[in-house]
Amino acid sequence: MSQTDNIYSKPLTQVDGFTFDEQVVQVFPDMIKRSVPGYEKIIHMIAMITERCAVENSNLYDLGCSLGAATLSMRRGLNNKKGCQIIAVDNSAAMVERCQQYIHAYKSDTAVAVLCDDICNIQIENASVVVLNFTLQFLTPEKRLTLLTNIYNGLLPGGVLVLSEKFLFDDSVSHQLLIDLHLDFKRSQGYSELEISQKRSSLENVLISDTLEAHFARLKTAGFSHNNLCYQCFNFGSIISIK
Ligand code: GEK
Repeated sequence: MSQTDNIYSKPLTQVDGFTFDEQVVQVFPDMIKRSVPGYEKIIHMIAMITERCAVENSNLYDLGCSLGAATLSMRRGLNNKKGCQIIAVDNSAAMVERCQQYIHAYKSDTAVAVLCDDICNIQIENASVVVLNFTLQFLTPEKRLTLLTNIYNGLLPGGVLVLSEKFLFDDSVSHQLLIDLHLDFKRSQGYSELEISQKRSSLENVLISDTLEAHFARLKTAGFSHNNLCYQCFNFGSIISIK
């Protein structure tokens, strides 16, 4: 059972850099729902994209799977399509352990492998759907292009990448408004000013966002020539890229 996220509710003498440890695992479903506007819509959208884009006898990847919400959504969308398997990867041992329990709690004919590894070490092959749901932003910027190039190379023609991120905006006025709206969203979810500010400090230098333009340019360099936003809520959203 997921607990309520109150990790940053008490004043801390020192706010350490955010890590996906056991404490975070325990509250993760609550934390991500109350922090990412549109998270549940995106998870639902991943099932719809899978239903349309996954092909028989192919692999599907959930890179930075956390507790496997996107994996479960892909598995629903697959609806037992013949010969498909899902490979879910995360480098947090605590996440992977809990993810395996969640995935195996539901019966399905679709094979799911949950791997504890760095997504940069994974060979992507024979893929019809790859999901990076709020994971790329945690990778050091120098590693991002190599990962996207590996994904492009491992996708089948017509295969898709779903890339969800927190975005920056070149236009400073709309950038500020979208940030303020996100903070209003967090307040509306019951987070206090102290929680919001301590969480923001913990994510500094850990979560590094890019502008939409930077994402599109990098995706193009990686090989993707068909890139579009398929969802946006304030400064969060998903890009769909087609090989
Ligand atoms: C969801 N996709 O619920 N290799 C593997 N995993 C990594 C790496 C890496 N190099 N860097 C970070 N992670 C999920 C939510 S959370 C997003 C994704 C968030 C993992 C990290 O351990 C964490 O579980 C996940 O990426 C990011 O749809 O918490 O904002």
